[in-house]
Amino acid sequence: MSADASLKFKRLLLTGAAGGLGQVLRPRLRARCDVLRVSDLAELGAAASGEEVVQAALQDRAAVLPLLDGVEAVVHLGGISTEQPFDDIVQANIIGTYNLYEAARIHGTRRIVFASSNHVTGFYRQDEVIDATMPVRPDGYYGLSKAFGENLARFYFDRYGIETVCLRIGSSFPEPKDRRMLATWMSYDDLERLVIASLSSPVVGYSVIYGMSDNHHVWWDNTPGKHIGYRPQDSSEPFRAAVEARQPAWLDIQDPAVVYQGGGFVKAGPF
Ligand code: NAI
Ligand code: 15L
Repeated sequence: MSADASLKFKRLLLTGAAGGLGQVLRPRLRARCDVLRVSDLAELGAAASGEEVVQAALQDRAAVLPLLDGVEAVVHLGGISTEQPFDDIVQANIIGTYNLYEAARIHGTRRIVFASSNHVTGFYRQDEVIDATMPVRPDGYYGLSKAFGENLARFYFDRYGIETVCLRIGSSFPEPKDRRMLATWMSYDDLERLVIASLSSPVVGYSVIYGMSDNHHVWWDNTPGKHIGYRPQDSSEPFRAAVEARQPAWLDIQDPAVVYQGGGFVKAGPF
């Protein structure tokens, strides 16, 4: 654990708790608060000690409002996590994120850690290094919805003072699956470090940071997010030899999935 191990909240909300990253963070966040409220559209299992379980669709405003009652801070992972038809994305990621911020405003929630995505800037090229101050270049409807979430967070900070750290997560899986993920990978332990740093940093206002481990080859410069105090301790490098052995030696540099940072997302669809 890289961040303050003594950090303890009264009540945190974790949305998307049934998903891949939600299942990773659920026990780790439970250890950091008196009560962890977990929510998802999907089945969440029984509440463990120190947990409250609430099944809810993010687009259901009446169901989302009580979710934020008594919550100090939120880790918002819930929503569609891949490129999908626009009509589905609108419900979960756009209306759903609006409902969450409105409920946070009404209940006086202080801080939200928002799982954004590298696909907000997926149409930058793999031969350039960007930072979070550069204009967004979403690579699909999913990336657009995350850009909306980031703008929504900016607005709720400017008008209502609700702090947000937007995490433009790269690829958080047990291991990097391909050559692209050697640049974009973030280990689960580093994910935890990033979330805890985002929750515990004294002042974050509205901040954006890329979620990646300490990889050798990277496309993102996290200098503008240094105040968050995230110190990754893992790297994709130990996986390089195995990943490269599974890939062709030479890449097709005309392929948009090779040209752009968003990889295959840049050519997903139309649906
Ligand atoms: P996931 O797809 O495994 O989990 C998302 C969860 O959200 C699911 O359990 C799903 O049931 C829930 N959900 C979907 N629509 C919902 C709705 N309308 N109402 C309530 N819950 C709903 O995704 P994963 O990998 O766990 O990612 C978590 C978050 O992090 C997502 O917001 C994703 O966009 C973001 N992210 C993840 C990355 C990764 O590498 N895993 C990379 C970049 C961003
Ligand atoms: C994402 O935003 C997705 O949620 C995740 O499933 C990965 O595909 C990741 O980006 C990525 O870019 O590898």
